[in-house]
Amino acid sequence: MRFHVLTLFPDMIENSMNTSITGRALEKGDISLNAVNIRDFTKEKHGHVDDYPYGGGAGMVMQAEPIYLAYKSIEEDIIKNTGKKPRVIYTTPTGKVFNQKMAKEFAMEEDLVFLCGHYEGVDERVLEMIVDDNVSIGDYVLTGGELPALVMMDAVSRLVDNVLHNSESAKDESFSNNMLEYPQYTRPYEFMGKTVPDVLLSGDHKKVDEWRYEQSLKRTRERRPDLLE
Ligand code: 6GU
Repeated sequence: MRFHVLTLFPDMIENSMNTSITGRALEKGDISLNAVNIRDFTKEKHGHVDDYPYGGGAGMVMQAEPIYLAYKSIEEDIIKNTGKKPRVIYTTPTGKVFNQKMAKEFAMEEDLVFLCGHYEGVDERVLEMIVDDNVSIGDYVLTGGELPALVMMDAVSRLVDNVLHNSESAKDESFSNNMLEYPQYTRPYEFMGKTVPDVLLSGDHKKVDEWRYEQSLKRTRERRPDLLE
């Protein structure tokens, strides 16, 4: 998986991706990251990438040209590699809400381009020209699209072959079967008077599986009944 991010804050993207499991995957070469600074593509002498909205109103709008040129600066190499235009995801609270199914779909691409919005938005014309998917990460408003892009790259990375070790496996986890994951315990057996459920020490794998299934169901009913419908 090759990630490309068009952003005004490339350091934020790089610093976060270089951490923890995505950092290890970048070092091993199972994923790659190219954070492109949109500001490098402005032709204005003061480095502006935004301007006032036509029609008035609060805030500033990111201009089309620097974004278009930033995108064009990576598109040619990608097409040379794969023979096709890459999938371009625009992070916006007006998009479709990201979920595990979309993560799986994105993980099948060779290249993913994230366009991170800022200010009050992006000139619609460049979005019409380059964007394939408008995606939000939930019903709340953030200051910019960098955290959403990082959230999506994290969720996609762990579905890429070899990124997770066996012990980190993505098999039983929440959402894999439309249910939340069961509770987990580790040593010690007793912590401040609270003990581990005895079935987990029984050595009876069938009983353990049944207990975990019941716990998943109970937890999903209580916390996310919408998943069971
Ligand atoms: Cl993708 N962008 C912004 N600015 N806010 C959000 C979001 C995206 N998803 C949820 N809130």
